[in-house]
Amino acid sequence: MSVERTFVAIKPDGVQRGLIGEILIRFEQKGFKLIGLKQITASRELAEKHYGVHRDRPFFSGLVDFITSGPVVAMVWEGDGVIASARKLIGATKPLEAEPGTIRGDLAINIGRNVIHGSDGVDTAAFEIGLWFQEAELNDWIPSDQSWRVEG
Ligand code: IDP
Ligand code: MG
Repeated sequence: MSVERTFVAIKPDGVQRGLIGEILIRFEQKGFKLIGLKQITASRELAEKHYGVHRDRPFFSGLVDFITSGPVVAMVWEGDGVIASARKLIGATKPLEAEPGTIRGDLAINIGRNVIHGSDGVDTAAFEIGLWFQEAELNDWIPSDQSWRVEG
C-alpha cells in the first residue's frame, strides 16, 4: 500500500450544522495525517471546476449553488491507502444507504445535504488538491507518535 494524499471537504451543511469537530475527529482518530486545512467560501468558478464531471447532470446548478452558499472546510489527508479509506469513512453518496458508523450514515439523510466530499481516485485526488490548495499550504511534517500508527 503506498502513501497517498486525498482531498476532503466538509460541505456548507456540515459547517452550518456545527459538525466540523465531529468529522475531523474521525480522520484524526483513524490515524491519517492532516497536511492541509482551511475554511473557504468557494467561488462559482471553483465549484464548477470541482464538480465538472457532473456538469451535464440535472442537479449540477443546484449543487454549485449549494456548495458556494457558505464556507466549506477543505482538507488534505495523507497516509497509506487514504483515498479509498476516506471514502469508506465517508460512506455511500445517498446517506440513507450509507452504513451506520460512516459519516454520512451517522450524520445525514439527504443526497443533496450529505455533509462531506472525498476524492474518488488517484487522478481526482491530485486534480482536486491542486484546485483547492497552493503547494505552500501543504505541510510536510512527521507526527511525534507516527511510529505508533505506522510501521517502519
Ligand atoms: P460522491 O460525493 O459520493 O462522490 P457523486 O456521485 O460524485 O458522489 O456526486 C457528487 C455530489 O453531487 C454528491 O455528493 C451530492 O452532493 C450531489 N449529488 C449527486 N447526485 C445527486 C442527485 O441525484 N441529487 C442531488 N444531488 C446529487
Ligand atoms: Mg464524487
